[in-house]
Amino acid sequence: MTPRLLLATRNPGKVQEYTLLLRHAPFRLTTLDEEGIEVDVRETGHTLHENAQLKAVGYSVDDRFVVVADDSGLEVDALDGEPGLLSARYGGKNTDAERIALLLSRLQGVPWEKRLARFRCVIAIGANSRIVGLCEGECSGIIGLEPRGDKGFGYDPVFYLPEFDKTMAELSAEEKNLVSHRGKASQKALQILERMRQEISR
Ligand code: ITT
Repeated sequence: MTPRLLLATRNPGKVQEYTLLLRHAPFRLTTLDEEGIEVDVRETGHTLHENAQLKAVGYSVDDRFVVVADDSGLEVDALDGEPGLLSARYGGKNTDAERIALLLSRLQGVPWEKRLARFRCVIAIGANSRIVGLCEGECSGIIGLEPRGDKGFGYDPVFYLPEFDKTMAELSAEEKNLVSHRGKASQKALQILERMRQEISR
């Protein structure tokens, strides 16, 4: 039987984006929720690569699935790369709004030209408990002085993109996917999935 493509994430923002980004993938897309998968793979790695691989290997124990696992984060130059690997739980805060408030408070007084930041995304593709592919994407921007926009998720309202004169939360889903770290990594992931599909059909 042809495996399904399992999105190994509990983040609804990521699920929404991948549903669009991987809509032409050569496997039928499914989610942890849809499959009733409750086990959580712990992210004990020291890098985005390690954590993405842990998730991809962990969930692909089940050979009904090819797994797409995403580990991503925001790196702010003026904060020596923070929140980085800890983006999802920055300062122990529970909501996106609280994490944004913390980020802005840490950047208080930092001038515009020193507020450079980037989103990074690593996608690990797993099958039969092994890593089949690793794909990276990056997107550079500036941390704004206040939140703007209500689309996207996470730090999008404070991630300003000079080329659009908008924050990521002011872009449509399609526009964000064209420029985002996740969009770029997904283009590479699609090529790997296409090759996997061809090998299976041989
Ligand atoms: P899963 O591990 O279940 O996928 P998570 O949210 O915990 O969900 P990560 O450990 O990869 O995922 O943390 C990524 C965090 O980085 C995410 O929670 C956001 O705070 C931030 N982030 C990543 N991509 C983002 C994006 O496109 N826009 C805004 N914030 C983003």
